[in-house]
This record gives sequence, C-alpha cells and structure tokens, in this order.
Amino acid sequence: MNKFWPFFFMFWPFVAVVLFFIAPSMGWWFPSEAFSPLGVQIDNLFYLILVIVSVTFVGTHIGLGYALWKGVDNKAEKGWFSHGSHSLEVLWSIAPAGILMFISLYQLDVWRTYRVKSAYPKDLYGVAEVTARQFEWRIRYPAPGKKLQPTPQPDDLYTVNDLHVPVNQPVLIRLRSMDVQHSFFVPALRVKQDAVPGTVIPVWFEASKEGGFDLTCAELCGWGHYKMRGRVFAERKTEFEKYLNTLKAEQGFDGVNKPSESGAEIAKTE
Ligand SMILES: [Cu+2]
Repeated sequence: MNKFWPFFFMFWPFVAVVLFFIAPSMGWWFPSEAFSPLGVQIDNLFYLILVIVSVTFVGTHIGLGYALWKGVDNKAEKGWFSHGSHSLEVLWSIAPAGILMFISLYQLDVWRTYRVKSAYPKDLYGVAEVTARQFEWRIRYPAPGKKLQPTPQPDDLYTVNDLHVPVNQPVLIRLRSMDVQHSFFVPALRVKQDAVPGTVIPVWFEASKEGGFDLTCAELCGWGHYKMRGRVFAERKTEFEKYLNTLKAEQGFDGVNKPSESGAEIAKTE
C-alpha cells in the first residue's frame, strides 16, 4: 500500500503516452488531416507544442514518482522543512521563459503568412463576403468575372450556408457579423476567425483538396448556435465558374423567360 502513490503518479503519464499513440487509429485525433498548406504548418506548430508539453509532463511525473518511491520506505529520517533552492528556482523560471520565447519566435512566420497583409499570397482571389447572423452564414459573391466590392452591388449573388471556392487557389473572404460575435470555423482547413459586429475582418485560406468541408460557428452565439452549420465546397475553377453562372441565371430570372433561356447568354460571361 505504501507504494500506491508512486504507482498512481507514474500511471497517468503512461496512460497519456499510450493514448497518444493509439488515438489516431481510434479516430480520437483531428477530425481530418489539414487540407490546406497553411493548415499543415499550423498542425506542425501544434505537434511541436505537444512534444514540449508531453516531455515536461512525463518528466515531472517521473521525478515525482521517484521522490515518492524513495520516500515511502525511509522511516529512519525525520521530515525536514525547506525554504527552497534559489538556484533551482532561477533555473525553472528561466527554462520555461526560454521555451515560451522560442515558441513565440518560431511561430512568427506562420502568423505573418496568415495575418499580415504584405505577406498574403500574390494571387489572392476575393471570393465572397461572409456575414454571420443568428443563426446562419450569408454569403455574397461578386458577379462572374467581377471583383468583390466592399459594398453590395446590384449584380451580386447571394447564398446562405453554402460557400464555394476554387481549389488550390488562395481565396479571401470579408468576414462580418450582423448581430453578435460569431466565429467562422472550417476545421478541415484549420481556419478559425471571430466575426465581430461593426468590423470587417479579411480571412484567407487555400483548400488543397476538392470536396465539401464543414463550416461551423465556434462562438456560443445564442440559442440556435448549433444550427449555424454551413459547408465550404472546394472545386475546380471551371466548376466554380459554372456554379456562379448557375446562381446568376437563377437570381437573374425575371419570372417570364425560362431560367435556362435568360441564363444562357449570361452563362457566356468569362
Ligand atoms: Cu454563431
């Protein structure tokens, strides 16, 4: 029984390490790999921090377990009170400070690429304005062949909860909120950004794989928060243009001519 606590404290780091290795095959890890170049870099930062934290966690528990193991059988010596060791305290203040400093410098490049305008990709394409509201994502695309404007244009195209973007192309959205604070979160692309009322926040990302990805709200924004589920579709450029042209045909339908007829000439726009 004496050895219960040393075993107890050695048990948990062991469990943690075992869990770490079996988690991916059990589906307890990321929902998917990162389907964006910057997302891969963000994952790598995560792994770096995970390694540092794990080594610290396992190391301190081995130390704790060892001290307890040695201590429980030592009946001869009386307990003694320590005021601490100055040099040890200096050491364990400087070491974490150094590690934090290293992480903050090491991640600067990723942060700069994601956030600093001058470091944005050169061929960034302004794809849409995304306005969050309770409880949906309103999306405003520019008309095919036109540039996204800060203010709504007469020929803009609108959808809800359905964001289409070209694949392998860095795209920019203008993120806004109509009411409360929301958060634009696409886990598979490792994109997460708060939408704040009264301000427009540019967010760029690049999907490196064709397909549909979940778009959720990552800010508890009211009773219907759970309903703010959208999709981001990354598709080939031709498919994307076709999609915009279909939207244009539908939304430009005058109620008289068949949508297919009114859409036919519009669809020619390059
Ligand atoms: Cu929300």
